Amino acid sequence: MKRLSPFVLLTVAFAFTAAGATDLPATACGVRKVATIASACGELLRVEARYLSDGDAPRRDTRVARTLARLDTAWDKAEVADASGMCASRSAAGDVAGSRLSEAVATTAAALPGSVACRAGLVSALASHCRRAIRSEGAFLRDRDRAASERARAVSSLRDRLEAEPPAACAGAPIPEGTVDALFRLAGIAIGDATIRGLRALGHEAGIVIGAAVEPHEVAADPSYPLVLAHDVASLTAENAMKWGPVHPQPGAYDFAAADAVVALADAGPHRLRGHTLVWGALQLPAYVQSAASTDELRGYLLDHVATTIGRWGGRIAQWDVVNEPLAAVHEPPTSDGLDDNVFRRLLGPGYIAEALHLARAADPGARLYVNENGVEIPGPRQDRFFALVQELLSSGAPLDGVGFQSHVGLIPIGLYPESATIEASLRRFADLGLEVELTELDVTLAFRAGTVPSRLEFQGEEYRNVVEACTRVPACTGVTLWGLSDRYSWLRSFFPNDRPLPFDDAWQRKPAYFGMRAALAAAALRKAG
Ligand code: 9MR
Repeated sequence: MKRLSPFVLLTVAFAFTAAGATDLPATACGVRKVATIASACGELLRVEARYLSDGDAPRRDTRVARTLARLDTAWDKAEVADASGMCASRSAAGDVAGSRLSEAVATTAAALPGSVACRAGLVSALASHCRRAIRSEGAFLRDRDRAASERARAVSSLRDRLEAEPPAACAGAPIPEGTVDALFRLAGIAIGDATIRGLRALGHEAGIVIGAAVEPHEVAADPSYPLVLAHDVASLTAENAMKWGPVHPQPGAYDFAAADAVVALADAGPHRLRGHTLVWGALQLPAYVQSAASTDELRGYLLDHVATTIGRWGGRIAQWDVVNEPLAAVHEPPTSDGLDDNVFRRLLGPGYIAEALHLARAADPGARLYVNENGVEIPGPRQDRFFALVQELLSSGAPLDGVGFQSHVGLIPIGLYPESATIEASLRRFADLGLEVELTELDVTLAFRAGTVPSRLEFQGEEYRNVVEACTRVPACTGVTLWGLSDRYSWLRSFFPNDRPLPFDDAWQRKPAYFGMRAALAAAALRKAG
């Protein structure tokens, strides 16, 4: 037998530890894709800089097409050695990644301020930095231990150099604000398409927890589901299993089977858990609660329900949506005080919200306690009413730690897809009260959006990027939970059978929405590293 040199043995052993025994070819392929798209970003920016100087559009188009063709070929070659198919399925297709990047380059260049000559200088300065920022992702694919410090070094040196050397054509003026951020956004798009790391890892690096709502019977029946949970998800919410109806169907009689199954999935992850939800006046509330005859009877149910449900998992659940949807539903007639007209509100008064929070705090002093609401991601009377409610709760001393923005985008209000800055401002408004904020039920319906399927999916990808970016820009925004993962299980399908609201399609293929999320997380990771 031919003896292997110690060097080869060492390299193989090192690569095994870094990548895990089963995904070595996929890792190598991912590293290659990242390096390829990094070079392409540099080339595209140089072409754009030249075009800004000479205005020769046909020449630009030819060179862009050549760059994209090279990228596509290199992508295919990288995938050849990976028989598992993992590298192919975890990144965007080469031609899609190329056209997304070239569009982003053109948009970035067009958005820079200054004279044409100054912009051409800035764009060419971005070229080498873009390459380096993207390549820093390769370190995470190869060697998890040293990657963070390598990325921090790369990012801070490129920020320093970019800021220290403004192009001559900009007449010595400092690099315009936002240029470095534009670079990170661009690099994020490239990394989002090329890397094979999951949302879980990128979210961790960006400083936010990526979660998903699950139904345990769906996870158990679908072999692909647990794989995605392991790779992409860091937090679980029970889509229905912890609601009052399923866990407490009769007075004092509990059934925790489905809820326990969600906790078991979270333990296996391991995943953080969001408890959803203790008090929801509108739905999945058993008849005995709805028809409670007196304040005392209802208060008795509430006390028992909160203490027993929270007590079941003794501190394992990190956050509880103590009260869900306290505002009057958007499709219902308005109420005099804007609060939902439910049995709690009718018998206990509006103070039922603070009362539930106090009960929850007593049952688990360590859990973060939330109120969770829909349609409050955009400014307007609904957000104002919610804000006033939250202020009242805080000033009355109710133990409130966080606010959940459900984020059923495109649905509430119908057909509206807010810009990133709008969502960011909304999150900051509540964060400025000293609260944590999370996006707790994110999906982006296309049911009210016209256009071809590919164009709508691309549009949806950008909206996912906008929404996630908003959270990454607000330090108090600690997590984004998707309301499901694959379109085939989405709650929206019961209303709109052809809807495609989530980041994975019916066959668990990653959609532009998935890559949009990764782009936002990767950009945030770069921003954070600097
Ligand atoms: O996705 C959930 C769906 O399966 C249930 O039928 C429905 C009623 O309980 O609740 C859905 O989840 C809701 C969440 O609990 C609260 N915010 C709105 C969500 C979508 O309706």
